[in-house]
Amino acid sequence: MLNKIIETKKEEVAQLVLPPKESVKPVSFFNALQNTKNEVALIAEVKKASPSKGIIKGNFDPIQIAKEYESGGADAISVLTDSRYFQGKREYIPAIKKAVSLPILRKDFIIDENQVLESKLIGADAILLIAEVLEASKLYEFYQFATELGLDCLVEIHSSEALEGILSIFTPKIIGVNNRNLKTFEVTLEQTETITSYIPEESLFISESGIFTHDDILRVKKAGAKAVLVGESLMRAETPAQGILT
Ligand code: IGP
Repeated sequence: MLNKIIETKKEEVAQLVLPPKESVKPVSFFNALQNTKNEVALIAEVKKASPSKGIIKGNFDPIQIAKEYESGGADAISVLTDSRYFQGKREYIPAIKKAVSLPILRKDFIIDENQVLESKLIGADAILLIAEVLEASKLYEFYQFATELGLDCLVEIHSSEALEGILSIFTPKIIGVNNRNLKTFEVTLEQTETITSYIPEESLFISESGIFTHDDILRVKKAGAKAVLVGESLMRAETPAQGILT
């Protein structure tokens, strides 16, 4: 599946037209997570569909959802912009950015420098860089470019092998472990527990995917996570964010 997604992404990137710059105020993604008042910081994801679950939310109003996340106590908002597999849109970023004051993470499969620039232009505060998608040296290039543009990077890994490759080059400020294997879609919170010992002290550690209950939050917190990234369970909840935080 991951290979299929990347093939489609290559075609999209070949057609990419950079948009004009949105006039929005940058907000630090890193600081928002670091300074959370929650037990662990919450990054709440605006996610209509996924290749593993199909449509998650039929009646989908991204701006309304983002506002509810904000009033529910989220520290940051993740917005999926991949259209083919997640039914996202890049237009959601400026629209949401203008409606809330939380920092916005652009969630997509970044394989080209132009997508980093595009993320800045549409008003994102942070981007996702996936170790299973990018060679470590390429990932570091994009990381540096993003940093120059004032974007924070969430460096996502699934395995300790991928993490070691990255740590041999640099220490990311923010590291996320995806509890979902993007190749098999298998999800287990054990992934967070296994990888925690490899995460450098100085990196902010995020546990991503498969978090449904407050007990799940406590479990990954115990394993050392300082933040969680939650999509599906919030998208299906009546009162987004509130339920899972307490
Ligand atoms: C959210 P979940 O299981 O709570 O819906 O997962 C988020 O972690 C997931 O959407 C995600 C993702 C990604 C999606 C994590 N890494 C990379 C696309 C690409």
